[in-house]
Amino acid sequence: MINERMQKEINEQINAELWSGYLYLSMSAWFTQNNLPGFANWMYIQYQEEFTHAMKMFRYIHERGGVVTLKPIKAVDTKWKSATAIFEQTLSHERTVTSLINSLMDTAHEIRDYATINFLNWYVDEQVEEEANAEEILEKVKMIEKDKAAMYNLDKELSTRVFVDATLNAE
Ligand code: OFO
Repeated sequence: MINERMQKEINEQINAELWSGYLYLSMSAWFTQNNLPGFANWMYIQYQEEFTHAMKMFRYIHERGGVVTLKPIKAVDTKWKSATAIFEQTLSHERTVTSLINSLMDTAHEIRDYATINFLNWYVDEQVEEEANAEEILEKVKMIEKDKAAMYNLDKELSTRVFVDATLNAE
C-alpha cells in the first residue's frame, strides 16, 4: 500500500505532467499556425510523451493499491513572440519539472519508500534528457531564427522525430 503523502504528491505530479503535455500541445498549435510544421511535429510528440509520463505514475499508484485523483488542468499560454521564446519557456519549464521530481524523491527518501525511489529514478534520468533536448534546440534556434533558409532546414530535421512510448519499454 502506498503512503498517503507519497500518493498525494504523485497525484500532483500527474497533474503537472498533463499540464506539460497541454503546454506543448499549445506550442505545437502555434508552430502550425506559423508555418513551421516540423517544429509543430516535435512539440506534438513532446505532448504525447508528457501524457506517457503521467500514465506511468497513474499505473504505479494503482500497482501500489492507491487511488488516482485527477484535478483540473490549468490554462496554458497560447501566444509567443518567436520560436526562441517557445524554447526558452520549454527549457525553463523542464528545469522546474526536474525540481518537482527532486522534491518527490526527497519525500520518498524521507519516508523510506524504497519502491518509489526506484520508480522515480526513471524520471530523474528522463529529466536529464528533457533538459538537454530543449537546450540543444534552443541554442540552434537562437542562432538561426532570423535566417529563413536555416529555419527551413531545422524545421525539416524536427519533422523526422517519431513518437516512442519509452515508459512501456522501461516496465
Ligand atoms: Fe515529463 O518531462 Fe517534460 O515536463
